[in-house]
Amino acid sequence: MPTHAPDTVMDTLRAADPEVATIVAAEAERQETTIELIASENHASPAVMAAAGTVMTNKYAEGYPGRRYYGGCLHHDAIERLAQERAKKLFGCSYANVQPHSGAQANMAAFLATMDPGNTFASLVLKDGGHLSHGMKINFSGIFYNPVHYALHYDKAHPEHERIDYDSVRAVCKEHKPRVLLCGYSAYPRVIDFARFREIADEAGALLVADVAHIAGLIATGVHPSPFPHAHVVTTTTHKSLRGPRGGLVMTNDEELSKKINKALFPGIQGGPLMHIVAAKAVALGEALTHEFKTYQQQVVANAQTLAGALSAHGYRITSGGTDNHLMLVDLTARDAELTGKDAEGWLEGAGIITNKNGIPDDARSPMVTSGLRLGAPATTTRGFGEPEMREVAAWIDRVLSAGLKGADELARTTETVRAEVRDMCARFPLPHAAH
Ligand code: DSN
Repeated sequence: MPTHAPDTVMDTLRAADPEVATIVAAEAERQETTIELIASENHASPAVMAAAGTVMTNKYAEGYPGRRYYGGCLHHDAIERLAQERAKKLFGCSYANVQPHSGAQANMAAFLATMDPGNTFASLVLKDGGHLSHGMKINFSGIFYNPVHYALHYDKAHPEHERIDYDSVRAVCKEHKPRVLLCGYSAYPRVIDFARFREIADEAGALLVADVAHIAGLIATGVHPSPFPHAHVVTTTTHKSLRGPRGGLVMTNDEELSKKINKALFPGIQGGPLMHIVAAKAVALGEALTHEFKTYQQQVVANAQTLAGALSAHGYRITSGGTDNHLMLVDLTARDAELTGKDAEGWLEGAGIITNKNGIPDDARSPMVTSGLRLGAPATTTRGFGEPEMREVAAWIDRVLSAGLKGADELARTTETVRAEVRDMCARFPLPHAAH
């Protein structure tokens, strides 16, 4: 991967609109000099970003390849077909819609294709690791549909403590007979047993929808089991572990469902697709088909496990006892009962370590405060961090949080030192798009 993209994009922007260029350059500098641990973020390659900045943005291409509502779509047909083919090859499925602007819109299309308004679906609630589009009351999924929720095991003595309770999935499906059983999560560190979910869906007469947004890169490379052939519909984002541009995909092996999904996306939800982003998706999917991408995903998991192990050694509790994938939930109260996710996120940001506060299972605190942090390894692994660097990151996290607990003076002193060390480390591992 080249370490320096040509500066032409920033040069053009600087010349045309210095005000915007200054803000973009500041963001490039922020990304360059901080350690990104948000599990849903990544650093897209220069090629992905180049494709997103092309003339493909200039065209309306409502419809699908060969069936557009505008003339002049020849090359847009070609790029969309290429993206579809790469998505199908990567995930091993027969139909791929590459037009969703986001993961939430991919989920909306999956819902429209599989349910009527008012239908019941079963999912994991947001506070246990689900997503707002999995049935939150003020989201379309909770407004137009009837969500019922299965649970995690909450029993410290149980070997599956804080993991999916498949008996609860079965019981909820038996009681409510949902039209859709939804699996796939935003804050779940363990392997998802798609075959088991399908068995339960079949028993209940439900369709299985898997939202694999977080683990798509792991799935694409065989580092996490695939939802195919078990799920009827698979949705994902393209910008998390998959390391593409911001956007979504919806995939299926069922021809009838694929027609319904296409209709749901356009004209059901969206108008013109973002064809520059479709082009960037094609590039990212091409990258994901390489051997290097598999090595990258294996390192993501190794790095996440190393970070989790090192934080445990510093006295933090990793929910469910560890991680099988790219992320972990850190229970801060095991280190100190007073420590909150809100404080930890703010203190760490001061030192150049970017995280997000996150509820832990059965969290007594509100989502704006929380008792946990969600940490992930996709972005740090992209910039070349290995296990030794992840152990250093764990040590910095502990130094900053311990200082914060001691008070403002100690926090200020430690923040300054750690910030400098973080900058040094970042300079040793430059981002692939160091163009500013
Ligand atoms: N907001 C995303 C995340 O951080 O997991 C989910 O869409």
